[in-house]
Amino acid sequence: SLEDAQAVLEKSLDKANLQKLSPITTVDALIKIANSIVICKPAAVFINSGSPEDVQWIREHALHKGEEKKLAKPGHTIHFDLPEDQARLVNQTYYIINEGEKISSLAKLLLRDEATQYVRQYMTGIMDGMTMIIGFYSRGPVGAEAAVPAIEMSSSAYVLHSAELLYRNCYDQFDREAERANIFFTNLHSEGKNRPEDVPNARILMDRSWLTTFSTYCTYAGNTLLMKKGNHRFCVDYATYHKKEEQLSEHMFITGLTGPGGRVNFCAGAAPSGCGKTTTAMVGSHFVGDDLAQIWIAADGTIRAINPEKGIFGIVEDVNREGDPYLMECLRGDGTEVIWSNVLIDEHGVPHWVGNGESVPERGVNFQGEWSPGKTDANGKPIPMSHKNSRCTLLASAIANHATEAAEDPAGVPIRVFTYSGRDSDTMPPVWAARTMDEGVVIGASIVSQATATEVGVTGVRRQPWANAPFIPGSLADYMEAQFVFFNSEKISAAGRPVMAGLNYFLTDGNRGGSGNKLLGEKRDVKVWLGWLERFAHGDVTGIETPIGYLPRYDDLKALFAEINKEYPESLYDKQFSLYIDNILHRLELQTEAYGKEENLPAKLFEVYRRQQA
Ligand code: SPV
Ligand code: MN
Repeated sequence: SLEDAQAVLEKSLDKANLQKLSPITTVDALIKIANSIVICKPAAVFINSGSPEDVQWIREHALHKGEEKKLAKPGHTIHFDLPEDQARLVNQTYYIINEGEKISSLAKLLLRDEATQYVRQYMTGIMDGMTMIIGFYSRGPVGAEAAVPAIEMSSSAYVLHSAELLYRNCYDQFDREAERANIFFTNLHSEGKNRPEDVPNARILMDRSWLTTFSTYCTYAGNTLLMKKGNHRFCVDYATYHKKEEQLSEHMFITGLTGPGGRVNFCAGAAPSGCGKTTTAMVGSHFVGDDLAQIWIAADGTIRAINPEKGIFGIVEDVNREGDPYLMECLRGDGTEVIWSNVLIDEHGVPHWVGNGESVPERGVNFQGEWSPGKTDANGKPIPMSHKNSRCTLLASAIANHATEAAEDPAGVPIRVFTYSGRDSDTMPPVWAARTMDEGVVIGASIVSQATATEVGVTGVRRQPWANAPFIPGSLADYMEAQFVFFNSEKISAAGRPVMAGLNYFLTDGNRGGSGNKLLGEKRDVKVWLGWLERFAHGDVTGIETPIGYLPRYDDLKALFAEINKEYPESLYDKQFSLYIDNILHRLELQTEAYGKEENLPAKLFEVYRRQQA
């Protein structure tokens, strides 16, 4: 009850923190906070009001606990994750289900009784001797139609420090936002004190009924800061089951492109983790977000999107001046607060990472301890300078082309182009545009991608529908149906109807007369592919019609390459855009067969496949 909750809070918080908690009056929120304190039994509770003093206390507490260390550059710190926890723990992540409940085969499930048992056994007293830090955040600009507030509770100051960079603190407006959105999310994490001696392993539990996540004995932000992918899952669920035809919750970047005459068109694009969303987002002239998008149909018939985040938790491998000049400027320049994770730190306190285009230091400390070039692991395998999933956390507004005003607008930005892409070495061309909304939806359904280092224990080439597969809690059939319904909605005006397109940056010369190792393109070509879609959306250029959709014409691409001062030989165009019919037919066959085994998938999916095959 509220009375019990208040009694717990009065007993557990000192005067100053009790006072700081007073603007929060949402009864369920107070009860959840009190419950969390009762379970975790922290020595103290710190309420983060988001004031500069409170945020500074969090930064210092992270240093004091040793979760972060200062680097040479002011505002830069390094955080190392536990060795077995440097990416998302896919096999240790569960949805809590009720007795008799049947849900998606994409997710791991845990019965409520077992989950309760786990929390009792392994979370009781998990914060013994530690301070629980509590923050209040908005997933999106405050007041936006698709924004939802969240409570983040953790004994890790690194987690709250990251939250301050990645989400909008809404301490003052939490009550109002919880009422407006009608829901709020609660996230409870602790890295524990004596891990790993006292527990089997880390766990992440997601309770869709109570919109609450529990995360234990882990340190990687993708596992601990569950406002990111944990709450994204709840939003996917909410869009599918409560806001069908109204909202989508996607694993997408958002960026604006400037076209002829200075016009700006926004594009949102899905790609699995580690497949270029951050780079693509920063290629545009109006960068809004690099990982997540909350999307809805506005009253004027346009499709609008907000970024639930205000920061970047980006992969640093292969970030260099050539491909990512704006990000590089933040990482190597002065004046940007950056939390690094799992990179190499040299003896001067400077971070280094694989693919940065700079010289390799002679020694340093990385995610596996002391390192120098040539170091191998117990199996004789070379240890890279930085972990493949090493990250940098910083404010998006630090990036030179960030469109801060548009990104903070609760009305969102209008999306004219949707893209879908994966790591596909041998089948699809660099860019193609769907002929119909249904074909566009099927491009999203058909993403196939090579696994990356962003998930622990996941290998091989997999289907990655909408790049959202790891985050779909309900059934794939329901999610897919919601996509068809959304994009065919009559609420979308003729002018608001988007171009839907496929992208593939990972095409190699494998079946195009080469060794299969050479990429048919470069990172900066992204500007051309997006530029072509911007012009196509405007009707400035037309495409060559094929069964998979429209392909760009050589001359149009050549002109766009000229804008980035690059030659574009016709022989390269031929290799990139000749359709490899055998591979495409084989892909369609595999897709039809694999999706044929799933229950209740929309018939439209198979109709599009059949038409393309014919
Ligand atoms: C991703 O891996 O897709 C990320 C980082 O964006 S994580 O928080 O791990 O999800
Ligand atoms: Mn992501």
